[in-house]
Amino acid sequence: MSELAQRALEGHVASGARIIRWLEDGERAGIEALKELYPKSGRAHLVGITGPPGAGKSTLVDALIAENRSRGRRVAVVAIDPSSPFSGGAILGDRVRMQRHATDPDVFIRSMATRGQLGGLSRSTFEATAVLDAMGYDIVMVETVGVGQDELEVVDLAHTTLVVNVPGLGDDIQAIKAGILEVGDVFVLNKADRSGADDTERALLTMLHLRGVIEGVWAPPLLKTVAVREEGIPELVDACDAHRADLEASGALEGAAATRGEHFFAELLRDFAVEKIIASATARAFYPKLLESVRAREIDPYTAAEQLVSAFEPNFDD
Ligand SMILES: Nc1nc2c(ncn2[C@@H]2O[C@H](COP(=O)(O)OP(=O)(O)O)[C@@H](O)[C@H]2O)c(=O)[nH]1
Ligand SMILES: [Mg+2]
Repeated sequence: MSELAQRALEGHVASGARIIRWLEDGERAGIEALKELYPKSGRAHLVGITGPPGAGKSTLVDALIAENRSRGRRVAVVAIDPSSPFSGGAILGDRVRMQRHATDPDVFIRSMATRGQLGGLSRSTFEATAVLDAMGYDIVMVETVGVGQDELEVVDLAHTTLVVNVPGLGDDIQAIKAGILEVGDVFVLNKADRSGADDTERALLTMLHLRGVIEGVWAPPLLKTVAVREEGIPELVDACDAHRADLEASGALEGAAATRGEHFFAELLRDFAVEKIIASATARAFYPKLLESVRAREIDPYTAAEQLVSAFEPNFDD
């Protein structure tokens, strides 16, 4: 094993941070290190936190770090900035909110930009969580902004997904997309100090009830918090722990880990295959002609893509 990977495994923060940065930049050395670390991952509890911008996710994460630390756990956080106009400056804000933990050697906080690329969240974030998991952090939290695809992708990544809402929804629950309601494991009504909290709580409970309660199946709880005053935080950590215990007991934890590995593999396969096909096709003389035909509508894009791909027949002998 390389010295860098070895040091990361021992929990050396700067080594882990360097590997994650390389991975983000798509540097080969990062992938080589991840290959060494990956087999050592699989122990951390991966917790995703999603919800609309300004809901108090970063403030909650800060409070969750403190509570988990008081329980003797080492904690890592990856805060995703989708680099969208909606969340300008999110990275700086997130850092500021978690500042008090910056000097704690058992807390790792990292902001990542997804740079708007497709699958950005799944790939670099998945890689970062695998590194942090191998580094021995007990809890790895991923904060995403609830816009676009990211919030649904975080569900594939996390064992436990926290969905954060705030008062003011009233009867109008448009703010919560149907998809995320179905996948949340623990619901949080933050800013419970604000007026309208009870109305929103009722509306959310009604919606959760509509999901149906099935005997022996995890029923997502709704917890009220005031993140700025750290109210409701121990109960929230208890709920996360209970969800993990439930996953373990039902065997779903293993299933989820397998699915995650498969998802990651499929993701890499897609990236690598596209890279390879594009690289070898664009180097050939026929490619500019094909492209020109597509532009001129002499051939439709489907047929063109099919023709190109059909030229690549891999020979797998199994
Ligand atoms: N009144 C109130 N404000 C809160 C609470 N939690 C967070 N905030 C404030 O809401 C704003 C947005 O918080 P932030 O954690 O950055 O939200 P994020 O965008 O979801 O990460 C900040 O000004 C926080 O101080 C809360 O429980 N009550
Ligand atoms: Mg935030």
